[in-house]
Formats: sequence, C-alpha cells, structure tokens
Amino acid sequence: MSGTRNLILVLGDQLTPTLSGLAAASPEHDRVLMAELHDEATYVRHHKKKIAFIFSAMRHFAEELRASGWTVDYVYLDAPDNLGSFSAQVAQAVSRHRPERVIVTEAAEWRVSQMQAGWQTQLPVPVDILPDDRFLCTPSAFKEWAAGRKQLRMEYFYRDMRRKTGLLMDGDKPAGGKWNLDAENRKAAAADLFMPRPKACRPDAITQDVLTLTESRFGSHFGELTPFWFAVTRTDAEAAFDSFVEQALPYFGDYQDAMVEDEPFLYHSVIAQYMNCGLLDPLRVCRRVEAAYREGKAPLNAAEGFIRQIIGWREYVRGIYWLKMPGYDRSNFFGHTRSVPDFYWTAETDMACTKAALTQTRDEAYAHHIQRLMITGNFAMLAGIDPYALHEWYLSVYADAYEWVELPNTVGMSQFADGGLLASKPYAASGAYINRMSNYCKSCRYDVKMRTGPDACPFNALYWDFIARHRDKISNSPRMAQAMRTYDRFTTAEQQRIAGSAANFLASL
Ligand code: FAD
Ligand code: DLZ
Ligand code: SF4
Repeated sequence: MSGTRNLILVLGDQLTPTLSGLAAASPEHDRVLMAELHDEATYVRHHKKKIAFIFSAMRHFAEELRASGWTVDYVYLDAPDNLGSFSAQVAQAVSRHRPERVIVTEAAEWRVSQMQAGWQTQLPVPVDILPDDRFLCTPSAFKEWAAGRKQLRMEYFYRDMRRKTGLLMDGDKPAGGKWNLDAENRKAAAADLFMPRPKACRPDAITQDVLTLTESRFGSHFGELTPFWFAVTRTDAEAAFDSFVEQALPYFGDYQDAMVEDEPFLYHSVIAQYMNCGLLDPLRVCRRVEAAYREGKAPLNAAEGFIRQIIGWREYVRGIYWLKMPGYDRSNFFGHTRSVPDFYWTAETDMACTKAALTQTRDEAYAHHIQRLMITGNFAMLAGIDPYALHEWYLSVYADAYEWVELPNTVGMSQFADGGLLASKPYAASGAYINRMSNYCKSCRYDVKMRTGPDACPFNALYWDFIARHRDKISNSPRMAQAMRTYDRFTTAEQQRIAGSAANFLASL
C-alpha cells in the first residue's frame, strides 16, 4: 500500500485551484496527475500557439499546486513513461500508486467524458466523476429549461441567468430598464480611432522550453508559434483582463461588430482562451465588468454586451452542446459537401476581408467573433462547405477552441446546419454587409458594388446563389424571405449570370 489515497486527474482545461476534483481531495494524502499528451495535441491538429499555450499553462499550474503543498505527477510530453492518452496514463498511475479511488472533474468535451465513463468499469478502483461547477448552468438544468419549449432562444435563457446571478439587476428589473442593448452595438469603427492592444506577456523559461518542444514535435501543424505573448498564469491572465477593462471595455459595446484592417483585436477582450482553460473565472470577470459600469467607468451598452456574451451565449452554447451530443457534430441541414478550401490554411486569397481574418488566425490563433461569423463562417456557408470539416478547422485553429463551445457556434450559429435550433436565422450576408462593418473593401481587388463577373466581390454572387439554391429551406426566416423576393425580381439573364459567377468562383477554389 503506497501513501496515495486518491488520485486526482486534472485536464488541460481544468487549471483552476478550486476545481471540484481538487476540492474533494487533500494535499496531505492525495496525488494529482497531469499529462502532456500526443493524443490531445493531435485529435485535431491544433495550432502551434494553442498547444504551447496549454502546455505552458499546465506546467505553471502544476508549479502553483506544488507551491500549495500538492504532490503532482506531471508527465512531460517527452517523458519515457508518457503513454500518449488519458486512459493509458490514468491506468499506469493507478497500477503504480494503487490509490483507493480516482477522482476526476467531468470533462468539458463529450469525447473525453466518454473516456471517463469507461474508466468506471475498466479500472480496478472506484472512479468518482464530479460536476464541473465553473459554469453557471448545469447540463441537466439546461435540459429542464429546454424541455417543452418550441424554440430555444438565447435571449430568454440569458434573462434567467441575469436573475440567477443578479448581474446588472436593480431589484428584479434589468439595470437601465432594458435586458439587451444589442441594437446600440453595431457601429463601424473608423481606422484612426485609438485601439489598445491586449497586454502581452514575455515568455519565461518554462514557456521558452515549451516553445522549443512544440516546434520540434508539432512543427508541421498550422500557425505561427512566435511571437508568443499569451498569459500562462492566473496572475498574468488577470492583469491582461484588467488592462482590457481599463482600456477597451468602454468601447466594447459600440464596436463589437466592427472590423478594421490591421486591427486583429479591436476592442475585444481576448480572454476566451484564459476562461476556457480555467485561468479566469467567468463570474468574477462579469462582476468586475459590472463594477466598472457601476463606478461610471464603462457605459451600460458595453457592460451589458460583454456580460451577455459570457452568462448568455457562453452558457447557452454549452447547454445546447450537452443537450444534443452525441450526433450534433454531424448536423448538415443544407447538405453541404465541399472541402475546406486550401486558402483557409494558407491565407492566400485576393478577398481582402478573408485574407485579413485568415492571416491573423495563422499568426495569433485568434479572430474576433464577427470575423469568425461573418467572414470565414459566412463564406463557408455560402460556398457550401461541409459543416463537419469546417468544425474541425475551427476547433484546430483558435487558442480558445474546445468542442463544447466551438461546435454549437460553428454548426449552429455560423452554418445553420442544425436547421435553426440555436440561431433564429442563417447568418448569410453579401459583400454589402462586410463593406458596411469594415474598411476591408477599400483595399480589395474585387468590387463590392458588382454582383457578377470576374471583378465582382465573390460574396455577392455566392450570396444570391445560396438564396436561390436553398429557397425551400430558408423561406421561414423573414429576412431570408425578403432576400428571396429581391432575387425573384432579378431578370432571368441576371439570375443566370449570378449562377455562372458563383459556379466559376467555386470551380477556382
Ligand atoms: P470578446 O468579444 O471579448 O467576448 C467576451 C467573451 O464572451 C469571450 O471571451 C467568450 O468567452 C464569450 N463569448 C462571446 N461570444 C460567444 C459565443 N458566441 N459563444 C460563446 N462564448 C462567447 N468561442 C470560444 O470560446 N471558443 C471557440 O472555439 C469558439 N469558436 C467559435 C466559432 C465560430 C464559427 C464562431 C462564430 C464563434 C466562436 N466562438 C468561440 C465565440 C466567439 O467568437 C469567441 O468567444 C470570441 O471571439 C473570443 O474572443 P474574445 O475573448 O476577444 O471575446
Ligand atoms: C487541448 C489540449 C491539448 C492540446 N493538450 C492537452 C494535454 O496534453 N493534456 C491535457 O490534459 N489536456 C490537453 N488539452 C485539453 C484537453 O483536450 C481537454 O481537457 C479535453 O478536451 C476535455 O475538455
Ligand atoms: Fe471582402 Fe468582397 Fe469587400 Fe473584397 S469586396 S473585402 S471580398 S466583401
């Protein structure tokens, strides 16, 4: 009998000292297991920056745990006893330390949760799977909320979360009288506005080691590894968030939907990667933003808009994920089958808007929401790209990507592949929308005002062709029905030119 009573597995997105698995154990008798795993880095070929970020954050978290008295078995990627997968690593640790039981906090992704469930029968000791209490709404509470509703709409879920947390509430009324100020959050941003950059952190010795390791083991993966500036500790992630609150939050609402050339971050927080791996606590983040509003340091449309993304959208998409998995990943309402175009990996395209979104994706493992939704997502839907292949692309290229949040955003919100379960309408748009919300078109070789021909903005013909192709599937949406009526007023010759332009462009991909 060794000295280990419980073996606690901590996953790479569970880097939270108050994690339920750790709270159920004690540093004196129990042992923590963490492992850098080939399987986790390659089940989709993650962006190099994302792998380095997670490995470095894991190594720093292991140090933090040791400093507070925990015994941590940290299995480095290159360790001789690294077996490459969670299941093999846990089995090895159980046979080595013979604990009385294994404790895990339930995995955020269905794939890993299935592994955890399997350990309950495969391992010779009991396995406790504890709820992940870092979210506001449990999967079963979401299921109850969804039961019997004809339509699941984020807005009503969000109001419940406001009431539950008391965030931006004055008694039982929303602060300022309105629940949702989205209508005030659609300004285009002039390129000469002051735009702060996210706080950059200098890589320390641990991160330098991880960068070398990542280049040597995953050098052929997508993306630029350096410059690497992400925070990898809780303290630095909090400092980065503080800097956002002070500099960018006041403008977050106004310019949430804006896009500006050479400004990859605009007034966005760039904290999803920190929240999703456990370095920042979502509720604390929201309380800090509410405090900035109450102190007069940020307007209500900024604070409400920001809080809605976290207690509304973030929790809502997670609820949908657990409600609909397994199987949700194979949704394909429009029956799209085209492969992801090569330029999604190379950023080599003449479309200035798409090039900008893809270049920063490659360089920073980041694009802001409206770029993901209205540039790469919109293009993919108009071009008829297979939603599953696109989902794998999004899951691999962003530092904040985990299936529970990425999949509903891709399949549901951006591709409408679930037929409207998550989103009330397909987010399909022509070049006119992109031109209204950005300055990309000014430097583009295509003409955003032209509908057809080799110099016309490709989004235009693709948009009208999409409307024509899928009219039977989208006629329920009022906005789409209006677009259909416009299409129907085009002459037959124009409709043929649209079909020809769209086909030519798609053939060139
Ligand atoms: P900000 O714009 O500053 O917003 C603040 C926070 O709100 C974010 O950090 C995030 O936690 C939350 N948030 C905002 N929008 C959403 C949303 N739609 N769903 C869930 N949370 C939201 N987000 C991820 O965290 N991981 C993903 O893998 C991911 N994949 C996406 C794929 C597609 C196709 C689309 C359209 C959106 C995706 N999102 C994803 C949502 C959103 O784009 C990112 O959360 C956001 O861009 C992260 O940047 P930020 O931290 O600067 O966010
Ligand atoms: C994303 C990721 C990567 C790249 N590497 C690891 C790893 O080596 N070890 C680990 O414990 N977790 C990693 N992760 C995060 C896991 O994939 C994540 O915990 C699961 O997807 C469950 O949500
Ligand atoms: Fe994008 Fe079309 Fe504008 Fe070019 S013209 S930047 S392709 S929307």
